[in-house]
Amino acid sequence: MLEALKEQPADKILSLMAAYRADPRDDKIDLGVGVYKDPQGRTPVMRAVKAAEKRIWERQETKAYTGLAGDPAYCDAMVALVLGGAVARDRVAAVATPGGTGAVRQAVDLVKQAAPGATIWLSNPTWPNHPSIIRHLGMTSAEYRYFDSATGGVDVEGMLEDLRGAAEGDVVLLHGCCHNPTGANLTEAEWDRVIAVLQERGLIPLIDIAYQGFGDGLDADAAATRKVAGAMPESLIAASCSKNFGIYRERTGILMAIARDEGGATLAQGNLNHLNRQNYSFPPDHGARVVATILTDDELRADWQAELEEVRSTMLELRRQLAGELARLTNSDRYAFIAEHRGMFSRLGLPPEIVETLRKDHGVYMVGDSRINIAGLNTDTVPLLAKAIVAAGG
Ligand code: PLP
Ligand code: TYF
Repeated sequence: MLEALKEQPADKILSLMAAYRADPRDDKIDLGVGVYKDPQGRTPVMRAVKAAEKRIWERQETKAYTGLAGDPAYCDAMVALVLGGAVARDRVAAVATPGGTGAVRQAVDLVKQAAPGATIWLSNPTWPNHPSIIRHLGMTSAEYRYFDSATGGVDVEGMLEDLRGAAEGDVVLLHGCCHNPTGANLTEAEWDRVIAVLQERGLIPLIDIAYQGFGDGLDADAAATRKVAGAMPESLIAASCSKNFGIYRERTGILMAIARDEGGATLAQGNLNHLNRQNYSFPPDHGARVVATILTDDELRADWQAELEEVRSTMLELRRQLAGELARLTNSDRYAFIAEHRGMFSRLGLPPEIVETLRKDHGVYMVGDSRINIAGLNTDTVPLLAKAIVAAGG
């Protein structure tokens, strides 16, 4: 039987991680996978996470199963963190999932149960796992224009035009903040225009929010998600705690389904629980319990927010430094968008040959589409990267 299997394509981001590890050069720079690194290149366990783990270790008396939706305290705390009261709690169904990826997967599965013929619209470009999960579940995706490579910003007119071509009941996947892979985001006024098209065309938003707190702050980064959820009769929201709590390997995420009313939410909740059961029964608990412990304790929460704020401002400062360095070396403002982008990533707009030269000749590892992880830099390596980009012809 097993010999009948077909080879599957590798995840390019994860393959790059392996190539970086295998490179013997001491001065290599890893700008690949989206993991936060401090200026020393470490991905530390956050202080509040350590403290919450200690508390759980001291106080937890059982590891018996939770419910199919996971720990209710986690779901409540995350609904509040992401939605901030933008919709009535009784309209929100929620389940814990293994990471934000699990939430996206369960969201697509839920769409499949409710609307198997719906097309799921994805930004061009988007996180490669989006199309691959949709395809794997036998659903159809289409692309809307998003990134404007001439400006490094969003092609809003193209995006709106494409979304106007969607059929009623289609699903539109939107990055809540800190777009991956481009770093380019809609302004508040542009979000209003997107919402107007969603309403006009009867489209269902599916918001993937994996970087809340990495862009402009916890509330600012959730503002668009709250606005969309507040304006639309129905929305799906897939959120990840991997980055903002630094608990990548704990696999902690949540899927929220916001229904028209309480009855709709009860039906959706039953279906979300059912989907969890079909896929893995109970979602992982440790990371979720850490998150709930932090969010429901004033002191831990304040410490977490302070550390997250340090992470955010470190990345912003690196953005400014890199944009400044490139402006100086190229005597132009063509990389000014790096300082405008938000989150971990920026797409530099370099052709594949230059990306390849940077890897071969300079030991700089970025994703093939020229996405860089800003957190892979520090104040010493920014000038080296800028020099390498210009030397490679960028
Ligand atoms: N969605 C986007 C756009 C991402 O970049 C990521 C990766 O971090 C995720 C979802 C989910 O990540 P995880 O499954 O590690 O929580
Ligand atoms: O885009 C990234 O780098 C992060 C991490 O299959 C990631 O989202 C990359 C690939 C993957 C899962 C997570």
